[in-house]
Amino acid sequence: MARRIAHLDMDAFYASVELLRYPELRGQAVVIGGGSAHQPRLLADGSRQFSRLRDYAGRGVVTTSTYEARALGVFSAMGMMKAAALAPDAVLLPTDFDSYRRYSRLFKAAVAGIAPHIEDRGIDEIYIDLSELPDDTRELALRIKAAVREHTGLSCSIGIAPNKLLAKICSDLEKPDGLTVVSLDDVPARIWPLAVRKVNGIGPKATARLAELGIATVGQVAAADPALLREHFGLNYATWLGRVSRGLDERAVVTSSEPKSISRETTFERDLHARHDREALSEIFTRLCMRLGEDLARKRYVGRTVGIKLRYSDFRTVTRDVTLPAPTADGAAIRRAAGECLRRVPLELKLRLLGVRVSALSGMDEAAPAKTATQGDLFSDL
Ligand code: DCP
Ligand code: MG
Repeated sequence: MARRIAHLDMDAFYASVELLRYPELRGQAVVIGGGSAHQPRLLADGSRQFSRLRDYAGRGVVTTSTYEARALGVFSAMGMMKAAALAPDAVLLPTDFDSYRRYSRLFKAAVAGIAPHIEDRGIDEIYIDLSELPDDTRELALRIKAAVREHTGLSCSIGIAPNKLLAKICSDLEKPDGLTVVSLDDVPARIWPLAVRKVNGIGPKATARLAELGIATVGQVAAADPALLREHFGLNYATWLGRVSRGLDERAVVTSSEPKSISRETTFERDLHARHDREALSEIFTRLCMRLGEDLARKRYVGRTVGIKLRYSDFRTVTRDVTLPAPTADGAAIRRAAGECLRRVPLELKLRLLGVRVSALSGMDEAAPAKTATQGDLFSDL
C-alpha cells in the first residue's frame, strides 16, 4: 500500500509575517535581516517610514526576502551589502523571532485540526502523513492550505508524494502557493531533470564532487555507474544516492513531539585531519558539545547516551556512542564522553563533518535520580 506523505513549507515565511503587520509593503521588494536601528518609524501623519537597503552599512546577511526581492537577485544568506547593490530601494526590516514563532505555532495547529499525523521540521515546515485519511489527495491539500490561510493569513506550498524525500522536493517546485502531487511513476519526468542540490541531503560539497564526475541532475545520478559512485562517495552515501535518485525513501513520519535525541553537527570549511589540525578540531568539538549542552538545558532535557558521528573526506560515515551512569545536560560531561567515543574510531583520513548527539532523553524536571557527586568525575581519568 503506497503511503501519502505531504511536506508543507511556508512561503517567504518571515517576510510574509512582516507583511501582515505592514500591508502597505505588499508587492514590494522587502528584505528581513536588519536590527533595531531599522525599525519602521511612525510619522506624524500616521504613515510609516521604512529603512531602505541602500542605507544599510554592516556585515549582516539577508534572513529572507519577498519574492519581489528575489526577482532582483536577493536571497537568504546573501551579504546585506551585496543585496543593497542589487536592490538599493528594497525595504529593510528587523527580524522579530517572537512573531515568527507565534505564527509557526498557529499554522501547525491549523494543519493539526485537519491532519494530526505531523512531524515538526522547524519553524516553517512540517511533514504530514495523510495515508490514514480517506479524503481525495488534492481536496485534502486544498483544505489544509485554506485552514493555514484562515488561521494565519499566510500562504504555504505543499508537496505530496509516496515518501518524505519526494514530498520535500515537490513542495518547492511550484512555490509560492504551490500544490504539487507526484507518484513514483512521475520521477523520470518531474525529478530527474532537477539539479542534484534540490535533493535534501545533497549539499554543496557533494554537488561539487558530482559535478566533477559530470553529474549535474538527479537523472544523471540514477544513470551513473554504481561502482563509480562507490569509489567517490563510499558505500553508504553511494547506496543512498542510488536510492534517492530513483525517488526511494522509507523514512517514517515521526509524530512524537518528544525528541528521541538532540544533536548538533558541523561540516568543516575545509576537511580537517585529527592530528595535523588537532587544535582546530578540538576547539570545534568542544564548542559543539557546549552548544549541545545549552540546547538540552534550554529544552529542559537530560540524556544518558552520548554519541558522535564522523564523516570522512571520502564521505564514509561512522558513529560511536557511550552510555553514562546518569543522564546529563552538561557540556563538559558531553565533551568527555564524546572524546571517549572519538578514541574508538580510526582517524587516518581527514574529516569533513563532526556531529554530537545525546539520546535516551528524560525531562530535566522529571524525578530523575539525584545527581551523584561522582558524576562530574566519571571521565576525569580519560
Ligand atoms: N531562514 C534563515 N536563514 C536562512 C534561510 C532561512 O534564517 N539561510 C529563515 C527565514 C525564512 C525561514 O527560515 O523565512 C524559512 O526558510 P525557507 O528556506 O523555507 O525560506 P522562506 O520561507 O523564507 O521562503 P520559501 O518561500 O522559499 O520557503
Ligand atoms: Mg519556507
